[in-house]
Amino acid sequence: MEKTLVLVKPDGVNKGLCGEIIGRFEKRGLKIAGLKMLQMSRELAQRHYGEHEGKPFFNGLVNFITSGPLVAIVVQGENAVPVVRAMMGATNPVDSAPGTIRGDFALTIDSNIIHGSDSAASAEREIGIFFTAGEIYNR
Ligand code: RTP
Ligand code: MG
Repeated sequence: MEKTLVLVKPDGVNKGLCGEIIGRFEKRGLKIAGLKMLQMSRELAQRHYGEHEGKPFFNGLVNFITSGPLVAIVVQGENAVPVVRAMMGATNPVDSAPGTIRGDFALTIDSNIIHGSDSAASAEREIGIFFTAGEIYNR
């Protein structure tokens, strides 16, 4: 079954949205295959968001994602990557449809509550940044 990496970003943790977000995925029928709380180092953040290095928002993005603890989740299920992306909503909450996670709980692009891998290849790379093989339970 396909796996994807979800991060409840520091703003989502601060707003108390971990249960709400995990609950939405579980109710949809997706499975939690791995779960942990951690505060990312700058090195880890730069690796995770490596594709955005050099862009004007990169430093702010690293500052934000390292600003406090986040919750990293391996979500598993049929078409987990696109299904999670659809449930997250558009990157900029101005454009996120109501009913999506960002559309219901976020207002600005700089603090948009949640990350989800954008492809199967990204998911594999990103899961490897946060989890060892022994920390993942196939469901
Ligand atoms: P994420 O990686 O966090 O799941 O978000 P995403 O795929 O929807 O968006 P992506 O293009 O990968 O951008 C990563 C994060 O960088 C911030 N961003 N700011 N100011 C801007 O133009 C801009 N563009 C992107 C957002 O916080 C986005 O989630
Ligand atoms: Mg992205």
